[in-house]
Amino acid sequence: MRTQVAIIGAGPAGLLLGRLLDQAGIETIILERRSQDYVLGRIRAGVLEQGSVDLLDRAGVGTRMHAEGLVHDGVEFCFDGDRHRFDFCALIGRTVMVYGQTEVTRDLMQARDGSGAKTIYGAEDVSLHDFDGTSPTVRFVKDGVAHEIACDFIAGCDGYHGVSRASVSEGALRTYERVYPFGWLGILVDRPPVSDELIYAHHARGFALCSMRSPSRSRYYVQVAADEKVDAWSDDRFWDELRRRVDSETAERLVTGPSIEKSIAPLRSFVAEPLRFGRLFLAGDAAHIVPPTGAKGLNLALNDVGCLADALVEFYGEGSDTGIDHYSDRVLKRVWKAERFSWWMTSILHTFPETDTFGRRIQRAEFDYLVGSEAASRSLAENYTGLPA
Ligand code: RFL
Ligand code: PHB
Repeated sequence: MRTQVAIIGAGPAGLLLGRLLDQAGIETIILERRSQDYVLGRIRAGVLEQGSVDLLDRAGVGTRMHAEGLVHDGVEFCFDGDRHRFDFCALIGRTVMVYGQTEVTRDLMQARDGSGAKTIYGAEDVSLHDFDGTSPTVRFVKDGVAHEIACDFIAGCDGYHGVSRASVSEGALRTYERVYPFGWLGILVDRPPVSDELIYAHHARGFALCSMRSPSRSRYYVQVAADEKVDAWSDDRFWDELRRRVDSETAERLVTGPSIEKSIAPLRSFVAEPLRFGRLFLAGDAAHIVPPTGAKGLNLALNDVGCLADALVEFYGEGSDTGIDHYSDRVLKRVWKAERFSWWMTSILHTFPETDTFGRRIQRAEFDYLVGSEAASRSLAENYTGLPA
């Protein structure tokens, strides 16, 4: 087999890259370890920045997002029961779009299926070779048969546990990491959301988030210890805990029901540098992880591949290396700002085992400053809705 760009991973990063390259007449093959149904069954992010919405529009996959997505003008923060709304529209004239990662993935898969571009699901033992030279190859096994793809470039869009980053020699990679001592227990429920906008809540018992997927489907999270087991959480226990962490008005309004999905996500900050190794590029979760508190993971992944697509289009169209030479530096600048914001949101909204009474008062002071200062509110709004590329 031969293609121009071999893409590892059919998550949002790999699928959007495939779509943008396809639009430019650049041939791709996507190799995905899992089945299509498995990929669509993962419940992950829910908030899109304006830049992500624009990128999905550019890729020609925005129709359903605009029809079904919910435009949010602001978010609410709740600190020990005191609730405050940050009006993004009034503060900086920007909004975000609530549209689940599952739906983004579905739209991208549909567009790819329609274009005839090749995606190989259930690709096992994927391995990357010779990306230091000009003729890289990717090997894999499908249904017990070994295959090889010759290509010009490899895009590693295979998430945090993928093979791409692991294929880089250790000395060539610098990594930065912080693992948080807690996770988020999330549930999905077919009941109307408790509020029109998201509520991020800090409470002495831990963080909670009220989010949504549609006017009839809600997504809620509570902070739990890192070693907590999902089985220990009946739906009733979850609802009781959530009610205790939000303000009393929200607790009373909450419409509960049986969960249709329940899982625990660990929280981690991670960056690998650089993001280019000869003819191999890393993008999305393969390159960096943020804790979900700032809703940045999916947005960073989409922005990465937007930049990578531009660089590859420049390479094929104009014969110029400039874009691919600058890819890593350009993307990492934005990544680190999102890392900072996600770390900061995590720090003020969660309870940490080591936080003493002084630390809690500092968290409260952060909240009071955010609420009382227009400059601080604007900074939150600017970061949450997405910094410019
Ligand atoms: P993905 O979505 O992980 O997709 C990578 C794809 O690569 C495949 N793969 C391989 N394919 C071939 N060969 C291999 N050896 C492979 N190894 C892996 C995988 O099966 C997968 O299909 O990465 P991508 O495209 O970079 O997209 C990034 C986003 O998915 C991610 O940033 C966000 O979902 C992060 N994230 C969340 N972000 C939020 O903003 N809000 C959230 O609530 C939120 N929840 C989450 C999350 C990430 C999670 N992960 C990764 C464990 C919850 C979880 C559980
Ligand atoms: C979600 O709806 O899953 C969601 C929303 C905002 C976040 C994280 C997750 O910050």
